[in-house]
Amino acid sequence: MTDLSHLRDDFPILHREVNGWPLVYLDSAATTQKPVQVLDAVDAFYRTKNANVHRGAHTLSAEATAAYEGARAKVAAFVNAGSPNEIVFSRGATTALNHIAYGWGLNHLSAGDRVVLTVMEHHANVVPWQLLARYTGIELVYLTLDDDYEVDLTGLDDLLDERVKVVAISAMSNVTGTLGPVRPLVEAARSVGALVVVDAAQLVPHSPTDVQDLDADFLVFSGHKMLAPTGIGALWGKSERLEEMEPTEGGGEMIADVGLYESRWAPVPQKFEAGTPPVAQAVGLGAAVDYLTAIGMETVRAHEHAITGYTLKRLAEVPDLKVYGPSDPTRRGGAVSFTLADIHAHDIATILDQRGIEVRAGHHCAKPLMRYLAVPATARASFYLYNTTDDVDRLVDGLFEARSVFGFDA
Ligand code: C6P
Repeated sequence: MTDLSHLRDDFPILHREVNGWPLVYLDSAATTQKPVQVLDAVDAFYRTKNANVHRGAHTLSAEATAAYEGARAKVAAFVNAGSPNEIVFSRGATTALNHIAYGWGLNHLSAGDRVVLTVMEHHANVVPWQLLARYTGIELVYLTLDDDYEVDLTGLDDLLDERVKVVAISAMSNVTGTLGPVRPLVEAARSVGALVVVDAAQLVPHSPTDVQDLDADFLVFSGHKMLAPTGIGALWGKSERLEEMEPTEGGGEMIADVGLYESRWAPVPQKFEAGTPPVAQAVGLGAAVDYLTAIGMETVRAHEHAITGYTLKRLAEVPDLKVYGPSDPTRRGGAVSFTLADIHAHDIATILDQRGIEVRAGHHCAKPLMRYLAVPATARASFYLYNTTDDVDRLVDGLFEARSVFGFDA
């Protein structure tokens, strides 16, 4: 296995205890921990450069603007965008998806148009389209999953016709770890002139991502799931798509001119960044990108495949445990959802927490998927570059403990 255990020293929080046990953090799909390099970058920004951006003529404002725009350039390079201007900073993946639904969808879609989604989407890639449906009368249609939890493309040809205007898909499920079939869907969408929106909240942190190669129209992700602070994320869009998208928020910073009754917008990307932006958070995201780039995203992915494979192997030793996700660790991400006998997921998470092991339990903001899988809730262990096989062993010990607490044989 790719050994990245030396990186653990960069993460101060990993040295704390929880309930008297050394912390095992297995909830990185929810949010990742932060290395000192990111913490220091944010701290240094506030200590030495803090000012508002794009506004002042003074030195601090110029330095803060350079730091903010420098972070945009780093993020653009990280996903191989054609230009930093194709990166719009947003609060996270959710805000970015809402920008697309309202800023593009409200102005280009009308009653009878269709948006194709999958049943594995996070609520962030479902609810904005449902809201848009209320305003416009668009219809939502869903692709389902096959027996190995992969997106089932067999019915795609029947689904695709000129009514389909958008295909919006998660590149990696936060519940099953399923990789969304982005390339085949881009090809299929193009055949009917539809746009492709990629929710890459779980992809960009874990895998090399090349937006030009993927050739979708929009792609979104959140900084806090890739070592950066909360409150910052990115919307990547092809230049022509961003040009034809309307702003969803009005205010300072996003205008070229404001009259009493009409305004003109600033150029992309500023036209989507109304108000004072999250400057320090963007600087933190830039530092996170530097950190991940130094390790190499191929290495991050290799580590994730290895630890996911090890996890699936060890979980198979636990009687009555069912994993919801693809069986091949190299064809999936590192979010591993499971149920254990009839023990409620929240009870599993509580027993694990008593032993210092942090997993998420519940519907994971993917209720349509839970209904599709016919489970009210799952427990989920999710990994990042700082996790080790020792963490997985502690998880498995904790699951045997849960069995014993609930009266099952060890
Ligand atoms: N999933 C999880 O525990 P925000 O909240 O905007 O940073 O990200 C939303 C989001 C969108 N798409 C996917 C695939 C996601 O996994 C998430 C966030 C977290 O799984 C919190 S619910």
